[in-house]
Amino acid sequence: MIEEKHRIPPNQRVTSKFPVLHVGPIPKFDSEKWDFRVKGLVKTPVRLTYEEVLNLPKTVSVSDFHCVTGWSKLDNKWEGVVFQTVFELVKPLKNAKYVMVEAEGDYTTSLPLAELLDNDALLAYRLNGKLLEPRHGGPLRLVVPKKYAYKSAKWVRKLRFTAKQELGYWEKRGYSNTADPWKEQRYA
Ligand SMILES: Nc1nc2c(c(=O)[nH]1)N[C@H]1C(S)=C(S)[C@@H](COP(=O)(O)O)O[C@H]1N2
Ligand SMILES: [Mo]
Repeated sequence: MIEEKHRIPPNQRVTSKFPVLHVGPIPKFDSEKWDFRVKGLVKTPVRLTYEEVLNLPKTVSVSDFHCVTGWSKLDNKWEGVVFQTVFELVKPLKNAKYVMVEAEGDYTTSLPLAELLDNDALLAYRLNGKLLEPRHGGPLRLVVPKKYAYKSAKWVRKLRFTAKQELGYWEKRGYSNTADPWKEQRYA
């Protein structure tokens, strides 16, 4: 176990609570109608039902969560699908370099493909031994531990592979597109 002070990025405070932070309402989830789509610059676009997502190979990953507003929540045990699995499923074309993550409502965020292939990036549906609660992004959220948490989109419905990076919801509103908490990249 790494000593706690080396786990906290500059100017972050550890919280024992898990704050709930998002814009807009918590979406209603109907497992019959819900789907998860992966499209864009890929050889085989897919549309998966909730059950099909749960049947993909599952990974458990414990990581820390750093919100740009200054709180950090340590040791979250996420369970879900590593991004690599989705990557292999859709077979991205050579010119695919970024992924636009589209959530319910109009929340979006984007990441370089190379960073999502880091094996700690997860599409999570369980947290700390329980199904992921709607307020924390259930049924499915992205978890990108190496970035400020606005890159960890809740209620993900679609991944779109692109050649150029498009800006997401907060990135369009002045937040850093690279969002590295260790380098304190908070604002653009
Ligand atoms: N769909 C969606 N995802 C989102 C957000 C949001 O507003 N909408 N906010 C982000 C921000 S800024 C943070 S800090 C985390 C908060 O996650 P939590 O509510 O599970 O703590 O969700 C991120 N993902
Ligand atoms: Mo945040």
